[in-house]
Amino acid sequence: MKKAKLFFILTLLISVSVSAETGYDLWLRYNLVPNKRKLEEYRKVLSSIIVNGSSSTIVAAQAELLNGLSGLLGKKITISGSNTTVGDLIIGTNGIQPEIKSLLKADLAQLGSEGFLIKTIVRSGKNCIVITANEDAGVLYGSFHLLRLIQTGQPINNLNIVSAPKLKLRLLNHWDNLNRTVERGYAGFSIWNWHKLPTYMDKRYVDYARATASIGINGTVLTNVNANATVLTNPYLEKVAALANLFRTYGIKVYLTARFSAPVELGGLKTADPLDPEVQRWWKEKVDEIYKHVPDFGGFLVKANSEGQPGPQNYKRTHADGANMLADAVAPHGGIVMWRAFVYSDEVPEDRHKQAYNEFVPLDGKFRKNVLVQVKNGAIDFMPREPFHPLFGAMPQTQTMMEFQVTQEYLGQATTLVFLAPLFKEVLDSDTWRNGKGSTVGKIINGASQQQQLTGMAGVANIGNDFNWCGHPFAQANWYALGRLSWDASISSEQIADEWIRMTFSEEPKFLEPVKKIMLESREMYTQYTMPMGLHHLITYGSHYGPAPWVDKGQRPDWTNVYYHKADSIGLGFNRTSTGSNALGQYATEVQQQWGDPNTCDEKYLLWFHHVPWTFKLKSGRTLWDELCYDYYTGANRVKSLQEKWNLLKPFVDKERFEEVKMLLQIQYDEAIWWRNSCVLYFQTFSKMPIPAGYEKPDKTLEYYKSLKFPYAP
Ligand code: BDP
Repeated sequence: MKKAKLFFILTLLISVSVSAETGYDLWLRYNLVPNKRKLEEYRKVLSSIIVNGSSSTIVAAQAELLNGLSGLLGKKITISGSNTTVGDLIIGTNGIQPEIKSLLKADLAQLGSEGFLIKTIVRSGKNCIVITANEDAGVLYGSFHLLRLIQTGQPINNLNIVSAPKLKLRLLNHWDNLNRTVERGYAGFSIWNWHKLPTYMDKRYVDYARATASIGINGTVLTNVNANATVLTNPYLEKVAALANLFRTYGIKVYLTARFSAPVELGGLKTADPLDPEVQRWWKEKVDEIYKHVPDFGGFLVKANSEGQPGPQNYKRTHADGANMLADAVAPHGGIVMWRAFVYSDEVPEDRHKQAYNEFVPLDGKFRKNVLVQVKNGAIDFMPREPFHPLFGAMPQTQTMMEFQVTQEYLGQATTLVFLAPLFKEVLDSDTWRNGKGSTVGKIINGASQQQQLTGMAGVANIGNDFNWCGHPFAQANWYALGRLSWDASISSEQIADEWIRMTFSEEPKFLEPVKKIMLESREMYTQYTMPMGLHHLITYGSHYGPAPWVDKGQRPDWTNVYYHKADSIGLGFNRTSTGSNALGQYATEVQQQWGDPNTCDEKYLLWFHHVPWTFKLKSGRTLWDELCYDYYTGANRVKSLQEKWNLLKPFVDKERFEEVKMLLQIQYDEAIWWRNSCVLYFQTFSKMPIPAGYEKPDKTLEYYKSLKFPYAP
């Protein structure tokens, strides 16, 4: 009796743990297609795969299809080699049956090295789907795409999909340290277990590679931009090689951050001057050593002369001198250098907004062919909303690439639901006017508006060793969005959200539609209750967690917050027009006209570019002060209604993720009230105006909010 009871409990425990949704599987859950009609259709179309080729990439594609299709269709899928003629799905590149290859020749010509073709053809009187490409990686991308079609409930009867990435480099930037802490990481420790590598290969590495490849990302920078030279030593290169060997299968190249002073720190040289022949020789030898370990090493990402990092300016050389020295070292091996434009100096009494442009524009045309200048989306630092960086389009002779931040450093970290695709799209769709109307940031970086051979987009990763990888279940959507947009920036935020929800949660319309709405308005909502109307950098000193508009002391003026909001008895905002810092002068004339006059400037950028009187009338008819209160109160109330909306979705979500999100939304609401009260009370000390009638008064004092400390915030 006792035994039977124990058995029962054990079985129960096992079944609970099997069905529990930890979020670990991301958007690759492959649960049985819930819609019976669709399930029947898919089952009719697919039951066997003919696999051509035996490279590890083809084997990975086969494994993914086998695992994915058997889960989605709930039936056994058979695999056979190229000697069979009967099969529903044929995958492969070179080894693919010659008659099929000749049939698809024209399509293949458009695909480049990473694109794929998914086409329904008739063979031996029977329909079958072909996934093919010029290179094996394309077959893998195509396989993930076919799975996505089924995961998102789309028809697969008559397919003709030709897809190739618009950007060559589609990268994740991990700000991971060798001790496994992650700079601005909110999802636990680094997934790279440097201590146990190379012998111990965590299963996570494979799942990371699968997820990353499934959205078309083809490169990963393993280490923090605030670089540690140790990663360039032999024992660490062996660890890097182990990861690179695994990722190669998934079409993912490995890159490292290069600490500019490495020749001094590791090589014992007296200098790291990029024009010194000894230094150049040191880097060449170091690079040769790296390529011995990793023959397809991608290259370096460099943060130099920024926030205390060493760089060429320590030796009175330029960013171009530094970048070119490294570029020459990697060029013989086909490597590249991504040189970051995120530079600003505390010694230059210039608006921080202007510094990158001032330093880089004079260097236009001076960078080697294998260098890209990696530019953050905005000129300050990944704020909830920034106008696009003025460097985009301002360096026509230089290859520029995009750096987005996927980790939510300034967007609520891992306690807040913010879907970032609308932010990414807003920047990519911004018109720089550098080559006439329509020369959007997206077209600058993809080479359509500005000739460039190398093109790219990077996202600072939000990945850690938390069960669900990203801390917040909805933060996974931002990793997903980065990949999808780096493959094709024309996909809408709505489509990305739609796909992601269906794959990660459910395609039940009663869940899908409200959640899509929640995601699509989440960034606007967050901006409204934290930094509305172009306010920026109001965060806590150091951790950047929560509000602290009062910060007026810091290691440097531009690490304070009063530097950015400039509140005084007259009004609020940073005058960046010609009567102020004239950062606006760094944009094309048309853009200057668009934002130059506070009366016509898009209100979402108003306080970014203008110092506006408290009594200034906005389009709503409210004064600036009243509008500010309106935004803080409305934004916070929206979080309350977001909680209510989520609660209604309980019947459609697994218990684990429902509860997880529910708890996080409570934190988000508490934080929204904290933002609202702190900012309204603080700005009120300048406006001296009452909080408009009808709004509940903050229940705590400004002094209370100022006293809050978070010494252990991540
Ligand atoms: C800021 C982060 C800092 C990074 C820096 C960078 O606060 O931790 O090192 O950007 O991008 O957003 O280099």
